[in-house]
Amino acid sequence: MRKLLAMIFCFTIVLYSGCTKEEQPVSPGNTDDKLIVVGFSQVGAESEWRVANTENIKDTLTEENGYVLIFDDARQEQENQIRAIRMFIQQDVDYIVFSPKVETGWNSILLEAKEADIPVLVIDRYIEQQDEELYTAYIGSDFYKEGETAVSWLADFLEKRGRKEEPIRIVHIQGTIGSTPQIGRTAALEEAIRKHPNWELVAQECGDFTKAKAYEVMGSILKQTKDIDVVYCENDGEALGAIAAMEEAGLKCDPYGGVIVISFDATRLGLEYCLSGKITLNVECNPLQGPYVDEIIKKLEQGESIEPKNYIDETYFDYSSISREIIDNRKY
Ligand code: GYE
Repeated sequence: MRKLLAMIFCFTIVLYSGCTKEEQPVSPGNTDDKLIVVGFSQVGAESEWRVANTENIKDTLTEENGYVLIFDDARQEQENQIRAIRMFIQQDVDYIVFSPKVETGWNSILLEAKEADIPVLVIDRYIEQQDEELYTAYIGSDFYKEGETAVSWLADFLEKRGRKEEPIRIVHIQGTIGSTPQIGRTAALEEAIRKHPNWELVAQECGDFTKAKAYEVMGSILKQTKDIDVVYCENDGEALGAIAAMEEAGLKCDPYGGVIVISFDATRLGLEYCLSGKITLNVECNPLQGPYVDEIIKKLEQGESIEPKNYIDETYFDYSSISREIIDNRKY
């Protein structure tokens, strides 16, 4: 079995780097001329954000930069992620990097990694607090803060438009239930609804962070009601799907009396929608996490201390601040 696993490992290494561990070349980014083997378990490819995240990790953890990257796409299944992580442990990789689909269910596999003495970097989404001592570092976004940015922007916008006291009917399309971005962005909206007695949640459905699912759920919500002021989508893909369904139903999405669409991620495509006014507000969520992962691993290699939690700085764009120039300079 071990032999077989070793063969699979070598084959994967050859696939990813074109050389075996024994033949590792001297690399400028890695002074002791030994390549660092990283196993990366990605959630899937459900959104533009996710694709940009995968590409950025692959573009950063390269052989020239001192790495051998073993990449696994879990296709949205937590079971696949657990299987991949177990495989990385058996392959005795130097580091495990993973973006957990949901927050729960990681305890035993992370214990296995700890017992094997393999440092784990959790990126993008988070894991439940009780497992905090089972990983070395977290790199990602403060999702609650992103949600707070969105709802305080909305409160401001409505006040400026003289709609502070008016009934505001909100449709909420959630991301994958149990994932950190869903939990944070949902909590911020629900809290704001509790604070504003005139804000009413007329529907709350899961769009699973995809355009197709959001299109479907928005379509069925529209069969119940078309009296909607705001649609709060938890990513750009969902916003695009919801907008398509609303336009088909004859609703206009814009900040000038149409439905106010709020989105997260601010990918290039999402920002195009912002420029056209169809998305009124797009809160940034930065997928370019590769350089942070690289920096932390290099520090650990040098025996330097690292921050256990690392939040990436993020901003937001609305219909009035977005420009062609911003979109053209966007990296994702
Ligand atoms: O917002 C969404 C993606 O975990 C931050 O997952 C990520 C989210 C992102 O599919 O587009």
